[in-house]
Amino acid sequence: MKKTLYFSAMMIILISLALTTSCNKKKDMESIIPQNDYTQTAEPTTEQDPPKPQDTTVDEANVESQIKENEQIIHGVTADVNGDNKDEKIEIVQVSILPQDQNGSGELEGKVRITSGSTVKEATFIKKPQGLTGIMSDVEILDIDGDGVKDVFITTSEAGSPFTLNYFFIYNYKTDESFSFNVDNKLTFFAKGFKFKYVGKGILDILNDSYNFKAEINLINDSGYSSSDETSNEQYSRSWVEPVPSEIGQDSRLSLVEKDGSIEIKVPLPVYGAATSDLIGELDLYYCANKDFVPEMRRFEVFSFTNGAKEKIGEGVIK
Ligand SMILES: [Ca+2]
Ligand SMILES: [Ca+2]
Repeated sequence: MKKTLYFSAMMIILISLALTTSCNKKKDMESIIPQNDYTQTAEPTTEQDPPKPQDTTVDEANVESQIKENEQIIHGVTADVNGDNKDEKIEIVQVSILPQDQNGSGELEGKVRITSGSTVKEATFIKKPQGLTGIMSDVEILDIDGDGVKDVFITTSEAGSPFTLNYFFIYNYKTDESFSFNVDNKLTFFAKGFKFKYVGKGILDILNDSYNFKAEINLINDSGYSSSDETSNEQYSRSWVEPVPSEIGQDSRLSLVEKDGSIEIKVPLPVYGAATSDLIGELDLYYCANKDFVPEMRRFEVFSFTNGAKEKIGEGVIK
């Protein structure tokens, strides 16, 4: 009996917490999207709320009917994602899954919901334990695979040390194909292909024999640099490429970029010198989605940070 009461109390607290988060989030959402587009029926309206325009179209009513109590729409955009020259409504929905018992922790599910006329299609892009970081950090709608129709690109961030980690999900609404880029063994293998060799006078060679790649990192201004070749050799022989997509800086994060009229997915990896506190460079990988909508690495660029600013020192092509 006591246990049942305790459990009920926990459930009430958790539900109230979920609703509080929902209110806060909704405020953020309203600054991004028109208010009359999304109405969450689960939330009581207060007298302070301005009167909302009535939705008259069938489409709006359909979307409203899809919103459930444990869901919140955290982002909304419109774009043509099936090539019929009419915009679809694209929404990022966060679903809160309550814990199975009082000792368990809840889960968050991230879904992309696309409404075209009276058709509603959904794809799950992430499931994760409830924590400090949300289900999504950015959404872009661009033609990733070059078939002339726009696709959905969603990034998720995860707190990491020393950098925020990034993952992505791509979705082709027209063909219903999707790809989730998380921990990738191929990335570990690829990163290990880069070797470092201290050649003296503050110069560290970064090499990858598979791609006939060689570039120089000038270490003279780096914190770990010693004029003793022996010390520097020892320090930087441990340098490595970290095989984890990271948000290293404002322009060094997982994103879509345009190159010669086509869209690439840019995946930055940190390059460390003596330790993870010693960032000496950045390796940017560029992926294109192939005809099966699977991202394939096409090229890479290498930058050094050791001369006071980010400086491109080389690039390679994956054949
Ligand atoms: Ca359309
Ligand atoms: Ca496309």
